[in-house]
Amino acid sequence: MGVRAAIAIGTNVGDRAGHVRFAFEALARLPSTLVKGESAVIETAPVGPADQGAYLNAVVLIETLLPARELLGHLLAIERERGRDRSPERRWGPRTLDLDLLLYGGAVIVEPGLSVPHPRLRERRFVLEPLVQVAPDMPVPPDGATVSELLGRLVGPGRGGDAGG
Ligand code: A4P
Ligand code: MG
Repeated sequence: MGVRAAIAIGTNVGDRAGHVRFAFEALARLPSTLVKGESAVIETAPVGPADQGAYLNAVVLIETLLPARELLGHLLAIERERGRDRSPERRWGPRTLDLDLLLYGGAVIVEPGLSVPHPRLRERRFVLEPLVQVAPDMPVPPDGATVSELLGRLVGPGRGGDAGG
């Protein structure tokens, strides 16, 4: 019995539908991992700098025996396989394929290079809307509010910034 983990997919450059398909397929091939749910793919207005194209977003729910660090390593490798080069990117700027580890069971992880739950999860509609399709009742640390409760509380499209509230 593995850990339930949720992964967000985002893309707004190039063959967006192809990037999403690639991500679904790559996640399905992860070692020691089963895909438990795939959300619909939604088109969303960019949060952050406005001078970038619309995104496709989706969420995949998995059950995995991989430790969180190892799972993150696989996500970064999948991004690289799809030709992502981080160097020219601006924060919250356009990207070919962005894979974020949203939730890893009930774990709270704060380490260099890995923060779980994803720090901006609660304030982003483009994450919560697909996430609620695959894991509505999953509790989100630290308070254990469920995904559907968090979505119900959200006002507006969310934002790119770090500011809480
Ligand atoms: N990292 C730490 N925690 C995690 C985690 N839980 N999951 C580290 C994934 N990575 C994590 O990633 C930089 C580093 O974060 C990784 O190497 C990993 O060690 P990144 O993706 O380059 O940067 P970031 O911190 O995720 O910031 P980024 O990507 O600039 O911003 P976001 O927050 O990912 O937002 N609008 C819409 N509509 N849809 C979108 O998908 N995405 C963004 C990017 C902006 N606006 C958007 C969308
Ligand atoms: Mg990211």
